[in-house]
Amino acid sequence: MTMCIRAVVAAAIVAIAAPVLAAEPSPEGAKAYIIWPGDGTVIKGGKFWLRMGLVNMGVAPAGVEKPETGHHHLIIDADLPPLDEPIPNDSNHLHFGKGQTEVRIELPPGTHTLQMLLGDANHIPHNPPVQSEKITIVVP
Ligand SMILES: [Cu+2]
Repeated sequence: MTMCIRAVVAAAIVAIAAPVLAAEPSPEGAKAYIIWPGDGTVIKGGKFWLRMGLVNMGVAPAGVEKPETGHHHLIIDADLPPLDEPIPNDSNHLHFGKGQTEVRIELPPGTHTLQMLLGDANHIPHNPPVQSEKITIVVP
């Protein structure tokens, strides 16, 4: 009997500790893609405009809760972050919370990976996540 009560208490604690923010659903066919640059592009000087595309969903600024919308994030030289919590905000994870679909990027010489990931009003990836292919660019 004591074991049984302990199990119930443990379950209650887990429920309280669960994230309050849940991922917004993404509609079928939703897709993010990098319009430019293309995979393998060599970019002299490392400065370029990144153009971001989105299919079957709309772009809305961060903080705006509207179904089937989100804002873009660019992941530079990193793998996808955990998909059940807010996307980190650092030099490897850029947020475009004003709803931008093209941004000026500057990268140092080297080989870099770029990948887009859509986030909802609270910067959490949708379920299922809406992301682009990961591409590689080269800055000579
Ligand atoms: Cu964000």
